[in-house]
Amino acid sequence: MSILALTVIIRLCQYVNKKKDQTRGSILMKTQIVASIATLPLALAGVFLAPQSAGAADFGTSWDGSGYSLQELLDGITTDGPGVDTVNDQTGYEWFTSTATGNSTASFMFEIAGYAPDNIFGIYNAAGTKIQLFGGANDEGDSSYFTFLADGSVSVSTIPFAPGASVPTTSPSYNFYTDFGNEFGFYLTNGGGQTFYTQNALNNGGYQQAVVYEGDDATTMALPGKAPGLFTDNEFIIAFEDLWVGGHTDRDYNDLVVMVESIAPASVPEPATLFGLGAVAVGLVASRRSQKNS
Ligand SMILES: [Ca+2]
Ligand SMILES: [Ca+2]
Ligand SMILES: [Ca+2]
Repeated sequence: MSILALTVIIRLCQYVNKKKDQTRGSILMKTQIVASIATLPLALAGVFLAPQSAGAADFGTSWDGSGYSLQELLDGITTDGPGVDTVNDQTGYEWFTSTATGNSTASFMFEIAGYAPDNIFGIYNAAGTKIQLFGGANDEGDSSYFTFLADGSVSVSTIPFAPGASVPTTSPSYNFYTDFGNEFGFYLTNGGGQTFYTQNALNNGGYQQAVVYEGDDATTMALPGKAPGLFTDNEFIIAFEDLWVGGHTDRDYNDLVVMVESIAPASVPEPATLFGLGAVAVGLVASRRSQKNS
């Protein structure tokens, strides 16, 4: 960005000097040069203004209409305390481990997206093994309990509560996975078959597809269907953009939003070579597919 801006400035100066030596040149062209020079301070300001911290998501205007930005959604369930600042409170965390002595819990918060009936959310390990926590049919109010067992296996039970309902709308699902370990990131597979990861390096182009917020031990939230509770520092909000950020998308990061508790950030592993290459290849193919409005 800054190199590009400087290049533009240098070119403009060269162009102006060249124009000075020319006797011909339309008034219109001179007007354009003046206009361009007038914008130089703005361009320079752009060069020197500090951007958001590295890895921070650049929110766009949601295609969902007013009232559905991630900020508005989180403000709407905040009942006490400072709340979450969706721009400035981004943690940049990409990789986690469980801190639960029992279960870790994922609570489905929002899915404001055209792909809402199809999007899949879960955890993946360094080898690329995926464990689904929520399927397309899951929605606001649902819960998923995942337990890391001593032998490296993981059990998952997902319960489809309707918001405010005390009993599941259908029978809970139960699944068991071996050889997973207890370090993981989060993924979303959208209705078009594209998969995005909390690890930016695994996303085609390195784009940030998820924003992550950590509890501040001061904000109280009432999740859909749940009683209000303190947003504690072992709780994290994982908010995905379900369209590739390098393509046609709104970057609203409200497409699938989950709160996960009893986890902690962990050092990001080097992607396993095969998994890394595989993810890049899949990303390249996926990026060429048509994008769905979301
Ligand atoms: Ca959306
Ligand atoms: Ca859904
Ligand atoms: Ca979106």
